[in-house]
Amino acid sequence: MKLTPLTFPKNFVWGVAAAAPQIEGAYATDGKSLSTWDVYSRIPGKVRNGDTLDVACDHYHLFDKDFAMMAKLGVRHYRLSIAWPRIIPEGRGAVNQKGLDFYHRLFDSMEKHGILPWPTMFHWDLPQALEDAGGWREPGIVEAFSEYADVLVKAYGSRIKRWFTLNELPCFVIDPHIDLNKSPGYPLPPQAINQNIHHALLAHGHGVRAVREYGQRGSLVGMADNTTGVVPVTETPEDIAATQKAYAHLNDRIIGAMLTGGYSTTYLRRLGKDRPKVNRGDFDLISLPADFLGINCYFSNFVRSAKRGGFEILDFPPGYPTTAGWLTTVPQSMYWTTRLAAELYGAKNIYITENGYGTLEEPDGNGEILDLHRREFLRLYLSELRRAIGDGVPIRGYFAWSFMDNFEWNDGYSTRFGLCYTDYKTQKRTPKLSARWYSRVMAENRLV
Ligand code: PNW
Repeated sequence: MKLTPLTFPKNFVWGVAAAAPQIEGAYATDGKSLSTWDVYSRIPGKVRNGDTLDVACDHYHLFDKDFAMMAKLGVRHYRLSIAWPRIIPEGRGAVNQKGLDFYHRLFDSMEKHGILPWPTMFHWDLPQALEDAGGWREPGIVEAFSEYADVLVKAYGSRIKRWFTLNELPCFVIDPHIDLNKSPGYPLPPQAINQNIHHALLAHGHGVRAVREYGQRGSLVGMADNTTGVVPVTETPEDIAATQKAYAHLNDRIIGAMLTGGYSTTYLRRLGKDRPKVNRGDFDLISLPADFLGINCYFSNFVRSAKRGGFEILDFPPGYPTTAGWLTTVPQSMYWTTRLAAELYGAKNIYITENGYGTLEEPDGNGEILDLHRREFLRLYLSELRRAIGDGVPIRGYFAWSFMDNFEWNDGYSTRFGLCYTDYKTQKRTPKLSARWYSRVMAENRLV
């Protein structure tokens, strides 16, 4: 019998992703200042086992080897991030030439190995000096980011054509002040959190502006956000309509605001007195047309239609397949988050900028890492992505999170998301079974 070919479109972008604070280490090298995460991770009890970002995967020194390994696996596209504390250590003002030089060396090495960089300007590692000046609550942060984005695009714009502005707004402007499990990690009242979101949206706008202003012709830019996913329990017209309502309810505040050029009236009504202060012209900047939307896709909640409010978001029952303490397996997330972003907000070119599986794992007696759970997870998610493409959702690429095990934020080094295993004692990386499988997927442009 012949296999049904789960082939992807021609020119589909296959890549891997990682972020500066999670892999680079060298936390105080060559003029880098402390980030909020460097400070937060030192507060006892915040990060599992007291792990810090000090050394991480020592990618700062080992990047050339890492890119050689990527190239050997056939990786052609790599989503990385640039550390603000290396470039402008005090957050504003003096630019650190050694920091700029580091990423030039990094890009040189990627070029040598035939890997195309897709840098993100900001992946949560805010210079502590900016946090001390009020962080995302203060309008000054918007100017600071604007200056930083200008510096980046002026320095690298002649060699970098693809940019992401921010990674996952909720994880640096909302969660730190509600769940308190991410830096800077203190409670804030709802109005301040909504103001944080607004400032981050403005920062994104400046990222787009900087690329338009200083980037080379044909440069592409967009945000990478973890939209809050919802999936219909059953794909009936009623549950799908309920899911659309729930998606708008959850996403009007960020990607909705950015893609439609304003906060929806239902969203503002819901906020009441906790609305953010919005200045005239803010949305001209926030909704500057981007070239693509990055979606970090991990899980969703199931939704069904309900009399009251039109939708009901269901809790997961005990025993539902879950990993890393929060990652429920919902492969249809791939289908619905992308489809709804296109349907409801008109998203045009969508990239899955992250998707992955985290767990505790160690090599077996033969030194192999047979991560069949990760492989199966990725394959299920990718088949749902393929379904969305088949239904006409404009998806252009996919980046697996992550190239190698790294600092998994408040879970420290114990939770592993890598396609490659990191031995933190020796800094040796070993491709897991999933890396070998993904290598074939990329090479053949189909699910194998
Ligand atoms: C992302 N969610 O975080 C981050 O961008 C990565 O740095 C991180 O290592 C990776 O996913 C794995 O955790 C997420 O609630 C935070 O859906 C929250 C969610 C998803 C991803």
